[in-house]
Amino acid sequence: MGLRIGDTGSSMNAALLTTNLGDIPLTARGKVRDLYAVGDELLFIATDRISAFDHVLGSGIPDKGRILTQLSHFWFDLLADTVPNHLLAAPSPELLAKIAPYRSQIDGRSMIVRRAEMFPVECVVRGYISGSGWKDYRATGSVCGIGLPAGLRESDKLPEPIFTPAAKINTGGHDENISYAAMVEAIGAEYAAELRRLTLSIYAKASEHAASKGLILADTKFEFGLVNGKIVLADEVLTPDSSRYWPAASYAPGGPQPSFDKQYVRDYLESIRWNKQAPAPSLPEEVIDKTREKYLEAFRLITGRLDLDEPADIPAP
Ligand code: PZK
Repeated sequence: MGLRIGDTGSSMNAALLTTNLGDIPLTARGKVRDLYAVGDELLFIATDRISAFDHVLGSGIPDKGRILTQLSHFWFDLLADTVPNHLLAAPSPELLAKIAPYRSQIDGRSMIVRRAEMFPVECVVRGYISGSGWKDYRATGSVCGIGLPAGLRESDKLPEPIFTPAAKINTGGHDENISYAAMVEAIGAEYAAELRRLTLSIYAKASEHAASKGLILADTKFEFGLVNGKIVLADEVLTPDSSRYWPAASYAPGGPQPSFDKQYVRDYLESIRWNKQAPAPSLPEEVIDKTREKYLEAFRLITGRLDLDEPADIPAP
């Protein structure tokens, strides 16, 4: 029996905003995820933090981290025949012993992954023209040096999906779209070609699954790394935080599409005329609840499951 989700009131867990794993070294803290290192194993923890307009907000969304983690697990499974990934089948006894005191911050919301040598590029694929792709197209008629037909409207479907790599910018800034030639310069022609091939074939498989559930996967981004010299799909995959999902039923090109998951949040932040400078506001309960329902809806549509896994998804030591 899965853990019931969608319950409200006293059965709802509080949001986990930050993790603290004592002496376990924190390798990276992202806007939403915390990454810890235990030897050659890494522990990825998806918190319930939510960002909007490039800021982490004062409120979290209860269960968001568990929902996104379990979505990633679902996609890694579905894609297992297409691409190897960084998930470790079984954590070491050493790791299990070290994390034992912190299981309440970890269970259900974490991935134990192999340390990889990460490629310094975001592998973005777009089937529709939106976001920075739309901005670049309007300014130049192309995206990452890929010429596109004239007369596209915002959110239009592209003639075919395009691979539009981006360079990671560490200092909190947005990633910068780069040409394929620049990607070749950065990582070499063979790796660039293989990452492009993998990205497009993952997108083909994922967008077909999404379409069968009434969802358009407009675009998404992947990160890859090397483990023992082999390319693996890393990071989180195909979550609403790394992808644009649109309900097919309300798709209307010619303008921006509402965000599947964050529209209530954005509307609220616009309504209070937040200046988009720190400190970011907290959210009213109604916005939190409605947003949580959107993440659940995405989870249920994509996985076909009603409930999250039981929290104890890592074997006890
Ligand atoms: C790695 N990030 C992004 C930043 C996070 C995650 N398998 C891996 N091996 C080594 N490094 C990484 C990965 C992966 N995936 C991922 N940074 C490094 C990141 C902040 C918080 F949870």
